[in-house]
Amino acid sequence: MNTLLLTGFEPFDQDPINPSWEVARRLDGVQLRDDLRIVARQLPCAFATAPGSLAQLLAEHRPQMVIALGLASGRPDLSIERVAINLHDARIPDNLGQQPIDTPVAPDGPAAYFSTLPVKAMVKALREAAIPASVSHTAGTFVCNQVFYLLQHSLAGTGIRSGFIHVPCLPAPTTPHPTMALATQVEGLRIAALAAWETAVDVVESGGQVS
Ligand code: PCA
Repeated sequence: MNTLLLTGFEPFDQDPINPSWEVARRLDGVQLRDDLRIVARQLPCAFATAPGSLAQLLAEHRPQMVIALGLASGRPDLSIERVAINLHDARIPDNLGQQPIDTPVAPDGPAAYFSTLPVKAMVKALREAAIPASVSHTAGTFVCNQVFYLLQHSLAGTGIRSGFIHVPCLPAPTTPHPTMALATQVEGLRIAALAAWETAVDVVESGGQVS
């Protein structure tokens, strides 16, 4: 049996819930295929503690694939992230009150890592299921990017594929942001994870932006 580690974040910025964890926890223990089972765990939204939690999860579960999730309020779709950068530039304090600005994630690391998931194939599979999705070229400069960068850094050269997906806000009466229903997000993650597992070589399909 292979393990797909799926992480979501605890709430942050005064929100009572974080959709990324709501999605992840509903998939904990789900058998995606005969040979693939999901283990979902929560990460803290704090620069000081997220790296240790991530390292512990990787050591404990020894996954064959990892997909980390985070909330990107303001985005309308499932954003399949392509690039993690070696930079912290926090717009708000994290859950421990830290707000690093213009510092590296890993002082000796490369400027960036690419996702090792087949990002285009994942978007294609989602769109074929009528779930809004796109490739994103920035995971921001907050804790999500930190986790994405350290995930890629830890697994570089191991053959274990990993990446990051930002999810939109959940429907709520007063939210000013675009939303996507929880059931759609959960189904989307199931589809994206299966596409990632079953696609060895990504499809070549235009999807970038001119500006
Ligand atoms: N989103 C934040 C951090 C935790 C989360 O869910 C981000 O995009 O960095």
